[in-house]
Amino acid sequence: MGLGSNLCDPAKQIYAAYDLISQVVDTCIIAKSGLYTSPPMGPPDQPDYVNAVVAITTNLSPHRLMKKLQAIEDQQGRTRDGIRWGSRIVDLDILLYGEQEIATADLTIPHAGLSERAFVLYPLQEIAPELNIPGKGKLSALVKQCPRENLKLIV
Ligand code: ROI
Repeated sequence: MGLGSNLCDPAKQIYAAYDLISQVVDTCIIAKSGLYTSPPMGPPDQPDYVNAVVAITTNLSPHRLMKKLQAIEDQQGRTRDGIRWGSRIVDLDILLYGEQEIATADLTIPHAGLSERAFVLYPLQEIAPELNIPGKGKLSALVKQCPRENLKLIV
């Protein structure tokens, strides 16, 4: 799962999300990357982001999990009326769900932006260096093709 925030003390928002994710029924966080900062992808007139990636085990289906993550985003105060790719208090994305590939109107797995986003690939590499991304190949190959640019490990 990918986590991101660029509002209201972003690192604190990521930690708050860890707590809430741990409380989801039948769901455990089993690995966490460090916290990384990076400039916004998208409109530049917004604060830098803090990002992290976690691995979880869950008995929830991808859709049930997505609904739980949206409820956590709401609980942390996220509003959904902003401009596309604008600032957000917290963003919780299912990046992968085992080896599954899913394409429905409201959920795409692997996450559509995964293979081009340094703020996803580098933290993911930290917790799962040998990962194979269904339909996209080896994580290590994707990382090699993705410049790290201004992504910085902060914690
Ligand atoms: N940019 C960065 N650096 N990190 C994010 O998590 C992030 N999330 C987004 C958009 C607005 C695309 N840009 C981002 O949703």
